[in-house]
Amino acid sequence: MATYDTKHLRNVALLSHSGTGKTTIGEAMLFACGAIGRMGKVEDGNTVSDYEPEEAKRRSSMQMSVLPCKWRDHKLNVLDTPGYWDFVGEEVSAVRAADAAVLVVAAQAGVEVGTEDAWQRCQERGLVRMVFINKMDRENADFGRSLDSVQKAFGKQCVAIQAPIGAQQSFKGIVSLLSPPADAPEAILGEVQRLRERMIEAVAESDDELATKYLEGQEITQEELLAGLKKGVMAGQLTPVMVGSAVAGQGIKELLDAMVDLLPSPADVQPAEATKPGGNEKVRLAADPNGPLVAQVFKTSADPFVGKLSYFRVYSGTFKADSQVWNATKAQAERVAQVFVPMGKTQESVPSLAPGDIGAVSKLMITSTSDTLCLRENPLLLSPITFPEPVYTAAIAPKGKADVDKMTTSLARLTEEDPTLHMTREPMTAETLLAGMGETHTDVAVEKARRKFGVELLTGLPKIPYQETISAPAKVEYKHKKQSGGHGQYGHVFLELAPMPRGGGFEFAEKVVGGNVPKEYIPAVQKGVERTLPEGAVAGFPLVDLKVVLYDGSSHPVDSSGMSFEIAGAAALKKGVMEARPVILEPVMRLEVTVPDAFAGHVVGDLNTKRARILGMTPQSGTTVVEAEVPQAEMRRYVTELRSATGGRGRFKMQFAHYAEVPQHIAQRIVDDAKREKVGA
Ligand SMILES: Nc1nc2c(ncn2[C@@H]2O[C@H](COP(=O)(O)OP(=O)(O)OP(=O)(O)O)[C@@H](O)[C@H]2O)c(=O)[nH]1
Ligand SMILES: [Mg+2]
Repeated sequence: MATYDTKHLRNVALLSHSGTGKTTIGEAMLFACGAIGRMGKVEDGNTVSDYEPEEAKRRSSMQMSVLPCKWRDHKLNVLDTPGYWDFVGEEVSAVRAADAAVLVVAAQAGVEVGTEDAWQRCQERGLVRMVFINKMDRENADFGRSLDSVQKAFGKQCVAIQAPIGAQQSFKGIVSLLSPPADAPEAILGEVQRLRERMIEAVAESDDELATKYLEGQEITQEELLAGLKKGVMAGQLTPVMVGSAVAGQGIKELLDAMVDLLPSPADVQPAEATKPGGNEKVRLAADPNGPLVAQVFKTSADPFVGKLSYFRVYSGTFKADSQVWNATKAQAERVAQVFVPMGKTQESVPSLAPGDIGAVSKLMITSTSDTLCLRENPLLLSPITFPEPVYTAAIAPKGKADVDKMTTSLARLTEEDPTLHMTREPMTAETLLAGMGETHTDVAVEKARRKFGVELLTGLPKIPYQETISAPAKVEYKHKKQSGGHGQYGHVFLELAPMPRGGGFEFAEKVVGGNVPKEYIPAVQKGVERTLPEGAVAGFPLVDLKVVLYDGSSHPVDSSGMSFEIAGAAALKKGVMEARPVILEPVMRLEVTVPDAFAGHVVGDLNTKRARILGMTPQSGTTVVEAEVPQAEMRRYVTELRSATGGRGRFKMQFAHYAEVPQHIAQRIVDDAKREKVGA
């Protein structure tokens, strides 16, 4: 592939709710520009973009793909992203690397929640936007209604620059409103005229000179319109709305044209800013091929053939093959061998990439997603990419003995590939936890582990790290006495147990008088007590928040030993706990849910069934923030429940708050379950 200078590049992310046709549009674009000889189908699992088996199986994208389209001497780096919630990290990566976005809306559905989220994300990054109303050939497709929904969701700045000819089975194609053909079908002439007027008005509104001409009733030429439109689009004041059908290949060439004509090249956007390591002085990065090299890795993938593949975008300077780069984030050198232009799962080697371009490099040693690559003599840092925090956690276990060793390394590889996937080990339950953006996310990770690393893993809901404690003081005596032939065993202790406040941990003290328990055996008693703490006394959960005082006992001149007193201490504690009104403690989470006002009542009602304590409800321009404390045990599937109850419009944040006593009727069930599991184990 030839190299392209900055002016001839466009970096465009395809963004939307799942299923609106992004991958199909990407495929149709590759076909239109001759990169592929035949169009694949999402249903057949043979598109360039959805090349992972997990994607083909689910007929939905799960990772971002780069689809370079050569069109009219330009290279358009089209980034196809997944619309499904669980893979939002890929969308975040693509939005970082792109300068512009095409938001796709299905003509029979109108704007859906995933598209609203994507719009918001573009807004935050200041990306220039276009809208493509797809699936005009489908039953119930309605251009007018879809356009209304686009304007309702994103504002009047969204203006149609095309109109469809017919719809559904009789969808025939599109006409440009910039230059309506003389032979446009009679039936749509009125509509074309109306939409064109509206477009001219909108363009004039964002351009003073055109506004004057328009108000004076002068003719505005097609060139002036296009120039005005481009200006408005680049300034973020206008969002052109286009239309077509990806499966029918309608509107695709026009979309490619619009990307070239209306969207910014990397030289046209606000320059990225970098800082020198350790400083906060900002350096503006002009897209200059002779400027200092600055590139950012926005995605990493574990490719079965080429190994680790790092996708990067160049912001300044020229990225060359066979070179040494400096990872400014890690402050270490990296060796670059080949530089690739990726297209779906394949890569083509190129000698260099111009500023603004997107490429990939394989087998970097220390570089991960979000790192800045530059030259050692001129280290610069771009702001890191912020990925959303996980909202769902699964417990992962090896299926068979052979999988034990491979589990951690394979999960580590997958988390390296995906910054929204986190692996931790929970010491309290001894479980390996995989946290991500939803159940599908962690399930797919497990499928990938099997396919890529040959390891069989099981997923489940994580165990709750319950604890035990006491709720009343108690005194207890325990005598350990054994006569077995010659030497016997003898340890005799009196313990006093007292509850401590939550988070108080454990304390041991002694106030034995008169040497009733000889000094040398006191540490043994303490050891016996302490080794019993993790085992618990009621259901096998660790004992916390109590104070134990050894206050009396007795010994035997021959039979007493450290071991005997240790056994006595351990047994006394277990016995004492049962007499000190034991209770089970559970982790309670601090929750903050943000939902559109209409769902606030439902959210609170649902939380009340989850033993929540509602702390507050704050309305904030159309949405309500509900704050609550809820036991962790009730929240393990909350992301799935909230999404389904709110049509995906609910968001939440959750973090550990404190431990609290489990109500009696629930505690009994937890104890029974724990005992059953112990028997089974
Ligand atoms: N009738 C019709 N179907 C389409 C059109 N474009 C896409 N589809 C179908 O819609 C379904 C979803 O298309 P995709 O291209 O996978 O949609 P996507 O936006 O990439 O979806 P995610 O990857 O899940 O975000 C597939 O069955 C496509 O064949 C179109 O223009 N007309
Ligand atoms: Mg897709």
